[in-house]
Amino acid sequence: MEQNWWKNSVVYQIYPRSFCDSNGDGVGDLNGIRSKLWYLEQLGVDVLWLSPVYCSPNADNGYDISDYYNIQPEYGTMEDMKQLLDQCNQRGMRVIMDLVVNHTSDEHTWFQQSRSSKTNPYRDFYIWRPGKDGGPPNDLSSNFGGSAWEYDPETQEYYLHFYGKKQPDLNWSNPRLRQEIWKMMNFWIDLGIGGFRMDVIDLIGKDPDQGIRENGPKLHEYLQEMNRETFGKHDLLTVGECWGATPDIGRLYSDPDRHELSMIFQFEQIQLDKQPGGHRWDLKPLELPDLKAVFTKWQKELDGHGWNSLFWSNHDLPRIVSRWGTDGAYRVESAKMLATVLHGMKGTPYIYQGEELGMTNMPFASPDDFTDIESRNICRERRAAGFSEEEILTSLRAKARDNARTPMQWSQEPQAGFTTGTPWFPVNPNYTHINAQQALDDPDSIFYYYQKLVALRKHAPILTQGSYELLCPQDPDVYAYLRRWQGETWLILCNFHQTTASFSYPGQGKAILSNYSQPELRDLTHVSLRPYEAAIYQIQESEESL
Ligand code: TEU
Ligand code: CA
Repeated sequence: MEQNWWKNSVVYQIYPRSFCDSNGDGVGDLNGIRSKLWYLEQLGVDVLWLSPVYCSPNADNGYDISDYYNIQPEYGTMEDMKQLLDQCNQRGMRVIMDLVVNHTSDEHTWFQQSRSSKTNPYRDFYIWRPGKDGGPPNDLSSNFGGSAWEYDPETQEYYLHFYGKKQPDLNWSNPRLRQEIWKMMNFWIDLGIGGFRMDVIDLIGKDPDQGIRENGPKLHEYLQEMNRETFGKHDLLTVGECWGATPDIGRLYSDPDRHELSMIFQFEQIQLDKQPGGHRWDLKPLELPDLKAVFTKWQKELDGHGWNSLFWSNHDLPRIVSRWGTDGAYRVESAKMLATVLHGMKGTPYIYQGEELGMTNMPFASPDDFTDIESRNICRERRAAGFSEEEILTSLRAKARDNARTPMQWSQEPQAGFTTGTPWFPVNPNYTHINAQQALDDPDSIFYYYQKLVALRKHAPILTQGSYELLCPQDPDVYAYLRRWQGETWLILCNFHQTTASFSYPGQGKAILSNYSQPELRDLTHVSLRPYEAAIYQIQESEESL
């Protein structure tokens, strides 16, 4: 397969609102990002993905765009954006923009026009239907709770919104709409960006009359058209967000012969703590064999037919160290272990801001502390359905998106050095010991461990190209797999628990990286792994196994 630049890149996701505030208004901004490029360069990442920075009334923190061609004033100006792109390009970093085109804000002029009359030329930019029997056209529901249809008195019809009421869905079957999207994408490409992360892209082929949401019949046709009309002529990274994808679907998007996207985000590993068939807020304990099965399936099935993205965290997910690791005594070891298991696989790794510091979930005290639209809605629904405050708090603390959106912890200064003013969302009180300054001063920090992993991916083709083989699939504590390439074998070995665990492999290992000290050559035939121990070994096979 062709060796595209993004196959040995590492992407760093920035949630601009919470990254760094340059002017003391409590909201992170573009100049704040510019002031921290040295830090990102030190980490070694070469792609930055910015969550939306376009004009938005912020009903969903920027995922409700009212103007695709301008920067939200609280984040800065187009001039600041150009400077950011310039500075990044000078440092050999590319910037990928969030492309939110399943829906716009209801304050976008297209929607203002569309809702004004049934004959307006923009009417068909959105999805309008008459009601049925005094109610909505059908029972489609919104991902943020309630009906996906909202009645608009002006023209007495309903419009579709798979997210909030202020996020009306665009009508992709309208070729004029698609032309507008291509034009806008080309505007950003011409500005010099490195690619797009495509928000809920699996929804654009929807057919609401048939009740089809994800993976609609025209989805791939639209993506091929998009590729032809926009980024296909350039060498860009494109990644689609696809919650319900299977490996077969993943291949449709990312098989290079199909000319669609570079890769997708799939969320199977993320949904392992959900009760089967249940609501994503109904929790289930995590089991390591399930995790291994999911990752292994994707490693195997996309091999040679597509490309994986590798991620633990983003702005919609709780902090990974609080989930598969621990935010207690072994926080540092577990954060490094989780990084090892992920960055050892084949695919393009993504790091979400603060993950490289081992930032944890927030100790929210009450359901009222949550401000995200999804959390607010679920809280209202569950109160109405009779759940106790305790039950609601338990789910929200485990799952709410707000956990990942607390300000980046830069230092021990007030407000973690994120702002000189009052932050838009509270800082996690553990910033006094978890912060970038501390990490940069400590050679054993999680930050420097990530730095080594990032560097390794650049220089070790076995990681980007080697095959993958899972060992001991049913072992409840140990995740171990082999990577093989051109006669060389690496073993990635991780203990997922706080207790010691045993492991055996016929050979000796030379440690390339580990979160504990290692002998020069470790006999792997009888190993006792320490709490959350992780290592990457280069294997020297013993006589009998050859
Ligand atoms: O998220 C897609 C999505 O399906 C989310 O609703 C997800 O199920 C939920 O966040 C998990 O808690 C994307 C963006 O990443 C998210 O921030 C936006 O709110 C959403 O699309 C709408 O644009
Ligand atoms: Ca600011």
